[in-house]
Amino acid sequence: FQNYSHSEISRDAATIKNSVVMHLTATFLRTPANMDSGDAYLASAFSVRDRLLQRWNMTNEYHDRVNAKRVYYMSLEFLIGRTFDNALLALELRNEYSKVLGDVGFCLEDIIDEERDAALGNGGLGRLAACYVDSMACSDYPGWGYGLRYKYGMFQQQIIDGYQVEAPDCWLDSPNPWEFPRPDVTYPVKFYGHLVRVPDSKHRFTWESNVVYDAMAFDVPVPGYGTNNVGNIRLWSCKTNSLFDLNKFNAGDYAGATGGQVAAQILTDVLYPNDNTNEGKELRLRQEYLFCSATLQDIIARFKKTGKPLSELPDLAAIQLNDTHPTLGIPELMRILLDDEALTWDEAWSIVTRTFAFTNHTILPEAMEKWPVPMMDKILPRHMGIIYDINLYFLQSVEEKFPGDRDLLRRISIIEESNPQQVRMAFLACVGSHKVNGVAAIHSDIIKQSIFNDFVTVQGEDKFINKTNGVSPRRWMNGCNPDMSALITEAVGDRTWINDLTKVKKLEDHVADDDFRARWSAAKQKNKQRLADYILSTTGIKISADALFDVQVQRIHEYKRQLMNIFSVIYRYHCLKQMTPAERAKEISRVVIFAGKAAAGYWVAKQVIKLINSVAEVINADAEIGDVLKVVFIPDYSVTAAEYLIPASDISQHISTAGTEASGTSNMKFVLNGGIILGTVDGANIEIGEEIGEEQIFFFGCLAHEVGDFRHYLRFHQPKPDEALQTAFDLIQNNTFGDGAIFQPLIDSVLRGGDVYLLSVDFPSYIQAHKAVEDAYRNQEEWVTKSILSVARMAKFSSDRSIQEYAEEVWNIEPVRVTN
Ligand code: 26Q
Repeated sequence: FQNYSHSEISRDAATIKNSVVMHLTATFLRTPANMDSGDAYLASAFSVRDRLLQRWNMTNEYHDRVNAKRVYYMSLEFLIGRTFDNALLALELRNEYSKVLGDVGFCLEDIIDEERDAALGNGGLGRLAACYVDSMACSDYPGWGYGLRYKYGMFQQQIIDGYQVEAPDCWLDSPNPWEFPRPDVTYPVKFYGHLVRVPDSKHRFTWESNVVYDAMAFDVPVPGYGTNNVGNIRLWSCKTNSLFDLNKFNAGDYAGATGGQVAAQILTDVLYPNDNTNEGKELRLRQEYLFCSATLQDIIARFKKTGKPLSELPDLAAIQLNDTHPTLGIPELMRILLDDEALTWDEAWSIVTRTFAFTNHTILPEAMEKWPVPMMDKILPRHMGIIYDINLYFLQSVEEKFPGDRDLLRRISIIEESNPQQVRMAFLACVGSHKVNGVAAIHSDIIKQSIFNDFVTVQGEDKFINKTNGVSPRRWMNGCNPDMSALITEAVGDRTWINDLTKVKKLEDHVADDDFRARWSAAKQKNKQRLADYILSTTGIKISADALFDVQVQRIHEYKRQLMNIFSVIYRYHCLKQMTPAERAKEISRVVIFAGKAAAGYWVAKQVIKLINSVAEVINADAEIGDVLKVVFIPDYSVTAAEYLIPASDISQHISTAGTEASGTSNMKFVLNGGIILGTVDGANIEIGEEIGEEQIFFFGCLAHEVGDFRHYLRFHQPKPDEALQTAFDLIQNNTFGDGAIFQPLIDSVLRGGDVYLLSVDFPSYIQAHKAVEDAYRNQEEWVTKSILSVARMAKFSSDRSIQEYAEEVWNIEPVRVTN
């Protein structure tokens, strides 16, 4: 047995081939003679996973053995994407598999393409969770992700007649090599019912209900690069407590007997496809509670194996709440400690507040999670009672510090006195946590001045900190951009930069090296050609890889202002049409690329998609314009699509109204791949500019502190579009892009809706910034310099740096190197 954990499976071609053939024949009942590329993927994936298993077991056994303090990253979303290629790179087996598959007539890239994304998230917040567990694994931190195993992930987007149409994401229809069902790790989760006070106790209740679901664990491995550590994401799947109702079955009602099973599965059936909006649906609340209850029961069960008293839980476990979505973990831990473990309120509360910390990701009012008290009281009566008590003790402490300030109590109360009353989840998360953080410097400042202003006064400034987001260099450089990565490896001297991004600084030594510069440009050019091929195959649109690639890819949301972008494209089209052919020939050819999903119920966002597609159709068909301007909407944006898009951009747009984008993380990915940002002074754009130097970034637009005044003015005054913006409106209204009437509501959102996102204010400087980009792009030598210097100075934006900061300042955990 000892030997087993020491031995690594041999890496030679014959061993790999044997294991692939073994899975092909024994796991999938196929033969090499009748194997297609789907079979080749599955057989290869299972053979890679065998190798991961060994390290995975070692990791968990070791952490148990040394009683390592663990961090639990609780998130309703993990936007993982594909795992196969990531695992091959982590195990340094990519070339070996490429050769073995090549020998039997397959190209590794095609095999990789057979894998479906695990799209268990909406966008930034979900992808951040995936990058963070990757960094924990790579930096040897004992950390687990906890999430939900949605049967249907983020919907698939089809574009029909220019409109978004949603289709279900049936990602589990084919076998998933990257999950391990754990039927032995199953917990009951209660809903509804009533409470009975335990006699002679103040805070102890029995919660009686016969609505009980089971949450069963599925574990997903997170291969660490350059370490033996394999991380874990534990995802819960819901089923009913008893497989079926025997009474009904015996009475002959077979359908009724399995009916409960069907209803139960719905709890983890589907990811809510909202990004930055709060859908106050009862099903969502039940989803959140199932998740929190199963997770907390699991954490407590693991802790109890150490034999230590519960008062020591904060010494062995840190729990990070990824936004307010898992906040019910706080009253759930209180419930377990009070009702099941019979601790006093003060003992329990001390444990809870030393264990939890909370990350806020937004200040958009429409995204703030609030639950009606009557709904919570019906579904989770025990938790509602605990929340009332948490609030009572909290308000008492506020009253003690600031006697007689009734308005402060009203403002700061966890219960909003609306009709019906609502539970403010951000306040509950804040009160129950020892640290609260924003995700970029400006965002962390804004939340201290806005939603948590009173809390800073009451609880002190030290509780509120900044943890600027980061992204994984494994996936977002080494994985998606092999040619550029090879150049970095050459500059650094070895591959250590992949786990220590501070080493990319070395690139600055090569910025004047002509040969290096030429190869840098060639790598970008190759990525652009790869994207051009991808666009041709997904949309049928032919673009030239010699054009400037101008990319905006993210969820479609008014605050992100894709509408402003397409208005500027319309204006550019108008200008080009005014020119003589000779003048046009001097212009820089440009491909404007959009991708992103709109929440299914977000009508305005869906109209923006339609407008982009209508504009694209007209411009792309205009022979006079040709390659000088092309517009592409790539359907079904995903992690995998991003891996094609991001390495291929010349400029990318991050143009949210100042103060609205908490951080953004794709901005970091684009610059880490040698792209240049055109953006507003918002979110992490600001810190990127500070790191790489203002010559390397194109800023425009009003500043966050100016937004309030502009909005106030525009509530009472008609906006005055400049000539350029007016031209875009005119072209739309002249039916240049089909029936203009269908887009009038979009124009009205500016002209009559108060222009909340300040398009009319920022448009002139936006057009100016585009001109500055073009001037800079004309000087290709300087452009390449900007590109190399940018990458060289981006070390801060590795998620390894973010995770190290969390570990030291929030979680109080240390790396644990797994050894035999
Ligand atoms: C809430 C209630 C009910 C249903 C859904 C939701 C919900 C789901 C997802 C609310 C918000 C989200 C996602 C938010 C999100 O992705 N925020 C982004 O987080 C990134 C990582 O910190 C930041 O970089 C982005 O700026 C921020 O918009």
